[in-house]
Amino acid sequence: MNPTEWLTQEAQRSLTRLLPRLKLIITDPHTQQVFITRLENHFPRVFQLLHALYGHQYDFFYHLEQILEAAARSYAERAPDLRMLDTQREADPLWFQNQQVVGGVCYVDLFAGDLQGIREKIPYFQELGLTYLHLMPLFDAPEGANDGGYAISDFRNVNPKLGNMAQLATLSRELRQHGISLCLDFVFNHTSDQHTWALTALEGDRQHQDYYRMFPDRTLPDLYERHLREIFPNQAPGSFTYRPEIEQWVWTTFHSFQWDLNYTNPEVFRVMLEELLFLANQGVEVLRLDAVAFIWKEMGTTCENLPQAHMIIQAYNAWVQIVAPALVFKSEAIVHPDFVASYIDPNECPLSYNPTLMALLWEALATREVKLLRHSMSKRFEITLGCAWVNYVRVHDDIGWSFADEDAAEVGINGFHHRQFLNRFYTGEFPGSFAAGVPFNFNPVTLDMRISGTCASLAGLEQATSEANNLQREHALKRILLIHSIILSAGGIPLLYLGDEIATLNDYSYRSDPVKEEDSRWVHRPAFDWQQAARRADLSTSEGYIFQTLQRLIQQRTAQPELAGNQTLFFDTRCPHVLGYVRSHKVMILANFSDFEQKISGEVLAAYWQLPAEIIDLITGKHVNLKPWLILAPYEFMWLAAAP
Ligand code: OTU
Repeated sequence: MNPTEWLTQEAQRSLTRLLPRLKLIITDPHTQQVFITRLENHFPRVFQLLHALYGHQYDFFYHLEQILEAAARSYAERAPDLRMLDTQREADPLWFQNQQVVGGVCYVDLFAGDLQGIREKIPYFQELGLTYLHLMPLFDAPEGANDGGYAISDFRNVNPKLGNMAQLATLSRELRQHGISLCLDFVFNHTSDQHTWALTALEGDRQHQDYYRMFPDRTLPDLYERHLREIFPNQAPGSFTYRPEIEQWVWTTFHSFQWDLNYTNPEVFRVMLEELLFLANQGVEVLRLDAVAFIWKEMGTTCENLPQAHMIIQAYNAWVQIVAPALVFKSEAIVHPDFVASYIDPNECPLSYNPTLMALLWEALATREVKLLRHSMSKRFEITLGCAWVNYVRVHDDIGWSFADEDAAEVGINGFHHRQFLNRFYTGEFPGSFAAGVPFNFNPVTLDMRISGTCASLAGLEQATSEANNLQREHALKRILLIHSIILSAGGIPLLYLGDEIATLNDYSYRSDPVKEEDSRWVHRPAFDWQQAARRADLSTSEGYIFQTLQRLIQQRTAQPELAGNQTLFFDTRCPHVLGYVRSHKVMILANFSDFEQKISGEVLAAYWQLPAEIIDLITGKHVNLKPWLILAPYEFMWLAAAP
């Protein structure tokens, strides 16, 4: 018998043995049947994955049983309306590829005070055209420094300042009734040091110490650190934190108060599965898997993107398909593009942030050239069938220049030097730069650095405003729209960082807050200014111009079925400043990254797109003539299609 056959038979045997127990947990005969059918479909895969991860442990079958029972309990608790949603989504698993899906992301407190406030803002989300809302971590977290909520003390409790879990469950339903899917984070690489598991570990409890990775002295940490990347070298140097209470070094990839979970322990796999399914049962439809790259560690490696990290996510995915198939995973891997792609799969993360596109949009704005953007996208935009990119220009994090050095070399760019240039450009140091960004985590050893700043400030609006320069203001506004026009048309879910739609500028007040001063990301996390938002009705203001244009672009996207999915052909427009791509053979997008007018030859365009007899620009509704030339104004973009 070959190993796969053996595993399949073992899986079958375990299932047969455990079924009577499951039937005691899920008592209703109909729901029982649904669960068993799904188990029969997916359990062999789960079994193989868990066996590969934990099969060498003597008590593997005990843990397997525990995991199975936990899943059955979660399924028994799943509300009837969510079970209906499961059926709906099983029939339409690619719902997220629809062009009508448009996302927004915000902090609950900064955007609307609390969960009740978010409810009241549903009309605003609708006015903008959102159908997907990512609320950043809203769980119980330590007072003071908590990494903007990414240090979680209790996955089952909402931070009391924001509301409670019952309100969250109600909100998820109310959003759904308004056509909006709720996305939450699953911060599963670490917990805060205030989580009961960590507190119990600090009291000396061995079982809970095994939930984390701990070392009695520096021997192993020193060996590991030879290959580790420091994520926050300024605020949190090193990857281990000494806790005198227990005389142990705890693995802390991020801040010292964020303790990495130990997934070599199958109990950790199970308890985190329970937390995951608990969130699914609140009505969450998209789960953003935070920091996926780091969840497995192996001596002698970088401890990023290891095969076991993929297996854990795949195993969670399989359980979700059994218990709560309405839920989809979104991967947050801000790493080399090859590794970003490695998480994208219907059986792993069907959705993924597109950090390469994000970084290269800013790169193209700085250089006014699209060669690296075009080259990387033609190599990397295509992903596994049944998946989708989440395209964005800004989020709550810094911008890291995570493009591939080999892509850069292929178009004659030295990656290292180019990053040094981009950092100087976006901190405003480079002569002639329009940007007002702030350095984030400069590493004097590697000279690596990332950039903080709001979209508007990075695009030049802050500088133009302080210099009262009208031409610069116009260019800044056009840059903001240009890069948004691309995330709205390139293929995938566009995700707006709320605040950007009203051209929010940097907020430097974090510098006088002792909890935030060390972390420049707070410069682009201001409280949403509703007075400023009120100016969105006035087209002569920056707020009005950006908001109303984005709103119109979203409406246009929504009305174009050709913009669904991610069939995109990037091509060379023969103009170094103009990006071009064709969507589903039907819509041709052109985007001028230069502050000068550009001419594109109609003949070149005809090579990539069967020119319709009559062409209109969907953005302006105007007829467009491509022969012999098409002229694009500074920062102009066009969505060309056959005239109706
Ligand atoms: C994520 O980001 C979150 O988005 C951050 O807000 C958190 O601080 C962090 O995790 C810890 O929970 O380092 O600068 O390569 O993949 O996981 C952002 C690192 C980050 C990234 C990412 C991380």
